[in-house]
Amino acid sequence: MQIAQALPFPYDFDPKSTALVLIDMQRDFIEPGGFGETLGNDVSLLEAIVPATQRVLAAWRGAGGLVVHTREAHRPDLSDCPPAKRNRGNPTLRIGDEGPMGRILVAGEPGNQIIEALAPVAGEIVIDKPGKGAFHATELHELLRARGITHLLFGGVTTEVCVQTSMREANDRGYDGLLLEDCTESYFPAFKTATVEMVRAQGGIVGWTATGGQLIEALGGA
Ligand code: C5J
Repeated sequence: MQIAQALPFPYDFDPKSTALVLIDMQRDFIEPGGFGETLGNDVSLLEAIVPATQRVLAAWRGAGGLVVHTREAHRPDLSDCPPAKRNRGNPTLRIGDEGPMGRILVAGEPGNQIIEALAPVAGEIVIDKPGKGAFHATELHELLRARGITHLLFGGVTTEVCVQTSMREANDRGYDGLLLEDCTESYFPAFKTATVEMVRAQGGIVGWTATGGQLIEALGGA
């Protein structure tokens, strides 16, 4: 299959060796009262990508493709949260503090769950990651290799932080990655624009970009 309109040039992929990776579509970042808001961000910006991401997820599931969901999540004892991460900046609540949706960025807390609209179903991979990148201190690479995955389609939040970091990590591990432009968002629109452009610059130095609609069209309009 091919996404002919992908940039900087057409993206060839086989759904059998491709995974859709949705980064951190968790309440902590998308709903009021979570980590995103404690950092002073307007979280309503991120909600806007949910319908497009739902359409892609439905089409990808329909095509029988592997889905990976990630959550930025720390152990309850915070042993996997370096002080440099916890102490950075001046948030109203720090990682591990009790917030309106439970402890901030702690595994198992209500705020750490993937939003209802994109909730994982049986058979899908869910990765709890302590870092910004999905490959750092996780089994993701091994799980993907065991399934013969060579191509990754990325969506999720936030574009220039966890999505871009994960895409760069994937690129260095030899995956062909594509960023779904309308299925990713930032609290800073200019950062999203810059990320989309830098991913596909220099002949696709990090990977490709395309829209969810273009992927769905390539899948046969599922
Ligand atoms: C951030 C993320 N922005 N998922 N995490 O801290 O991008």
